[in-house]
Amino acid sequence: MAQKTFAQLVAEQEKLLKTGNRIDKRFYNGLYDRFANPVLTREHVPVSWRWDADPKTNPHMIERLGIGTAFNAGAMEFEGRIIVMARTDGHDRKSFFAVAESKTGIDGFRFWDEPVVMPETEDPDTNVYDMRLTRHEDGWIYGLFCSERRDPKAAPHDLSSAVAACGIARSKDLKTWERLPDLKTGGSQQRNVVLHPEFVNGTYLLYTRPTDGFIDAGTQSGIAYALVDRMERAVIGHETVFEERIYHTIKEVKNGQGAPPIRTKHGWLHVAHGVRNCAAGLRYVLYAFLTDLAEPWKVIAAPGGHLIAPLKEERVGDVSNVVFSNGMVAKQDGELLIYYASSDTRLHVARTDVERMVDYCKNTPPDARRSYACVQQRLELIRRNQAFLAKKRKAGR
Ligand code: M1P
Repeated sequence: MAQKTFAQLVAEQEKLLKTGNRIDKRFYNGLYDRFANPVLTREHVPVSWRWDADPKTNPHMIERLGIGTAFNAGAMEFEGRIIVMARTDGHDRKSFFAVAESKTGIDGFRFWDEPVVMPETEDPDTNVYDMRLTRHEDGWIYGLFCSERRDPKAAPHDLSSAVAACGIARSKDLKTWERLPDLKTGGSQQRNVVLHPEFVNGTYLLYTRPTDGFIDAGTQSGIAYALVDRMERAVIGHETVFEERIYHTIKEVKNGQGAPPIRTKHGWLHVAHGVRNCAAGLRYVLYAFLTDLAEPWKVIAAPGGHLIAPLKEERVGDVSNVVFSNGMVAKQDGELLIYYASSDTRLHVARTDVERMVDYCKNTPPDARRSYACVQQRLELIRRNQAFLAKKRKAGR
């Protein structure tokens, strides 16, 4: 084997970190740009987090603590840069959080010197992942994430059953984190919990995904909201499902809130994931909707179908056929960066703007629910186009 030196590994990585990004011209939908390269991969994770540089203790220059993936990332603007809080998985299957920053948000992401040290509670998490970052108007940056532990009720031979809770931490600098008690909810599982960025009638608003317990929607489930009066020892008494799963749609099996929603003049812009089942297993896509500014749990526009689905290379990875987003950034000038991971492996960005997304939400027909009704919807478009194009031809334009 041609052995590499630590310096060689660093030099090779430096080349990767300096590789720019460009719009993927193979893709066009008028709504967002996709890019040729992912913004973060396992190869971006610093060499010194993986290799022992000392030839005395690592004579064969073997990777000692391998990294498999860098994906599902929270995102925000921070001190003039775009940062992503990536879920980074070691070869040991444990995830941890690590911040990478970029000037542009589309390339040049570099991890900070060390990963995040997330304090544990008195009941240590086995695994933590998928942080949503919220810069709340109370002055804190909150990180809400999934905290997983083995199910204490699992039979001794069952080594897979887990309990997922919502871990809560807050910070001012994204380096030092104050861990708060996990969210207490009525249900037994809680993933994809997201903190709304503003107070609503003086209380904190959480988007949740109840699985059982105090659900307000009969047999339906989906994205719910709950109001809590404090984030320290946050307890949810009641969750109300407002964005339901629906038969034969992209969110038939489950759905979950993505990043905190973005305030626009026309409502709160949400990007969520929807999951359906097929012969190849679960298929995760992203979809968008708008909610009312004063009552962010009232859906006011819901375009049919997916916003982003896994495409080409994105379709394959550790968990194939998945796109998942828990971070987006709206810049001052209206540009919107939607960070999405493909197949639980690497992180990409889709670039659009808030105005376009609002147009998409308000003017894209909703899911018509039945094949016949979908054909009517398409016929309406076709006939309107026929009339418009005929008129244009007649006018000689
Ligand atoms: O593997 C796809 C996703 O599965 C889970 O998300 P959800 O609970 O919404 O199904 C999470 O493990 C997520 O990290 C993962 O990307």
